[in-house]
Amino acid sequence: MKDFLKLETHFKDHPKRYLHTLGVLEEALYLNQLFDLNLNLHDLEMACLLHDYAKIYSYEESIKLLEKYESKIIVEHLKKYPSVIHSVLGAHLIKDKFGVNKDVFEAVYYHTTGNKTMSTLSKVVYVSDCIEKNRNFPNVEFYRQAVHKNLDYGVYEISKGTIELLERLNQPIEPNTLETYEYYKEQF
Ligand code: DGI
Ligand code: FE
Ligand code: FE
Repeated sequence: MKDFLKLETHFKDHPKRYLHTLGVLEEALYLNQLFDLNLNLHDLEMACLLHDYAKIYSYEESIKLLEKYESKIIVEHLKKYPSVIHSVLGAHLIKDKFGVNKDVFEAVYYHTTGNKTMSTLSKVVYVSDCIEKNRNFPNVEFYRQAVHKNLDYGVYEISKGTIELLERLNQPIEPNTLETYEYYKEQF
């Protein structure tokens, strides 16, 4: 499966991350069937397999790499939200390395925060990341049920949960994270 990505080598020191990546793909393929989404399977595989591509780098390495792709202003903005950096950086790295298209780029770019104009592919990556079979945080079963009931409802519950978690941990909320929640809240 997509051997040219050499993911086993890329994630050789991060076996759990590699398994998570495969779990995201499995869940995304399931959702594509469940909801008859008709997603492009090449894009789906690329986005899922590569969504955490930049997760292997330290904070310092990530900032150095990010500076090649994003303006000073955006780098300074993202420094306030360290957990979000790998999604933005990952999108740039996989565009450079594998020439991924805009749909895959965006799905990876926004997989941590979501946004209000997410494509179906982006939504599927966003929710699969949270509920794939290797995830085992306390409420994961609730999120699985929400997503399997309705994809947009799943996005809503997950974005709500993310905001609640960040508030509990006193961590700053990136504007796209808030935007995702506000936008989907209107629908449910
Ligand atoms: O990379 P994964 O662990 O598979 O999952 P992810 O890319 O969804 O990252 C999840 C982490 O990102 C989780 O610890 C919450 C954090 N996060 C998501 N949105 C925001 C955020 N952190 C901050 N500070 N602000 C956000 O808006
Ligand atoms: Fe991630
Ligand atoms: Fe992930």
